[in-house]
Amino acid sequence: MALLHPRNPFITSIYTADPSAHTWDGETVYVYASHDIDPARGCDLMDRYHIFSSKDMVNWVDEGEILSSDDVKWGRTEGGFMWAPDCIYKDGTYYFYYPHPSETRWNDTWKIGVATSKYPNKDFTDQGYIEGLGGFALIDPCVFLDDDGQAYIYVGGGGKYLGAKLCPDMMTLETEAVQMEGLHDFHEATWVFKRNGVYYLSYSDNQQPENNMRIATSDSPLGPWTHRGAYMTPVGCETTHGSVMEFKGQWYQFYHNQAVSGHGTMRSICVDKIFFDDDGNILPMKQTTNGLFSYEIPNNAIAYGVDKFELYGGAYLEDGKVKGLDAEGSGFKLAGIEGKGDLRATIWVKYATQERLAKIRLNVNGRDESYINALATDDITRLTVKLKPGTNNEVTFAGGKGDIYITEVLVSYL
Ligand code: FUB
Repeated sequence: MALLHPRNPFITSIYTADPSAHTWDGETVYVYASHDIDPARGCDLMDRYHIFSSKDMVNWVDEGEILSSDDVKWGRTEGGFMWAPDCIYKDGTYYFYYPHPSETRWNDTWKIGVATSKYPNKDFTDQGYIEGLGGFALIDPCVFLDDDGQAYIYVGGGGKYLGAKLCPDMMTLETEAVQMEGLHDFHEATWVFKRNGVYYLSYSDNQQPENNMRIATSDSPLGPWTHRGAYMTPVGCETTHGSVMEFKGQWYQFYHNQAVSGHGTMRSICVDKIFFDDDGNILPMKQTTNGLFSYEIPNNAIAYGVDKFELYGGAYLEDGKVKGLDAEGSGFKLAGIEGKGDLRATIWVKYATQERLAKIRLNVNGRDESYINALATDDITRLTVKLKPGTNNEVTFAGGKGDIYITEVLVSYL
């Protein structure tokens, strides 16, 4: 997988927030996001949900608008307020859940609407809202389908965080929605997933001026939950909201920030890899600004980030590969690499080349580490190097011999 081009935010065409990411077939990722309208008036004007899809987490397709407040007959006449949605697939139907107020007095009248389709990415029709679920500040629906086919719905806001079983029609509550136990400093943005038989619930907290993302676990989908702490620091935006999913064996955190607009209610969706330790704890997540760094953890190593990526000379990006590295004075630089005390750092380079004995010079903090060879039997070559403590380490690749295309670079620690 080629990851070498700016990736976060990965949708920049329109402002998007609150990404709910799913794969229904293991081959395509669908992100059901809310849509910040430019210019924004707080979150009041949010409307017109779009879906985004990808087969490789790098190239994204805008599948278009699937639902707007105009389509919601029971909604407030003024429209807007189409906030964080979710979607679930069951028995041939895609159910799209979204919070929307039914009256002008919007914050007292939230309801959870349901639209359905036979397709994951189009033709959604509103079916009304879930009776018995809603009211003051009750937003951010999340629906979780357990392995036994039982579906659960979660909503939260305004000091409440409720969970309930859904009936097979996916629109009726089978059990009353009750407050879940064990969450610490809950604010909003509930997301539930299961990994190795453990239920995880992520949510944003009330830290000011910006929220952390916290995680809790349970052996039951409705808790009680055990709070495991904050794993994602604020995103540089007044809201924190995200989803966690596994795709092709790798776990990902989707979230939003305001990197494009600089404005807290004109947000843009992002994705980064996340990892778990042997006890099932999520490791602190690192938000990246480019897709260069891949959080793969070889064996027992711990992977950390690369913050900056810069091409120079005749080096250029094409099809997710850095090319032109054999031109005089061409190369690329990685900066912001963290030195971890006594831990040794290994630079992993994934490459493609048609040429025998292709190679490229590696330079670490101004020290020539000589050529690293692209002649391993697989397509990865690596070198363990010394880094300085702190995050001001720089690595450059330059002086390529032969047609060597770099597709991925990562740093791990031994
Ligand atoms: O996007 C509108 C609201 O902001 C969401 O429903 C909250 O979770 C926060 O992200």
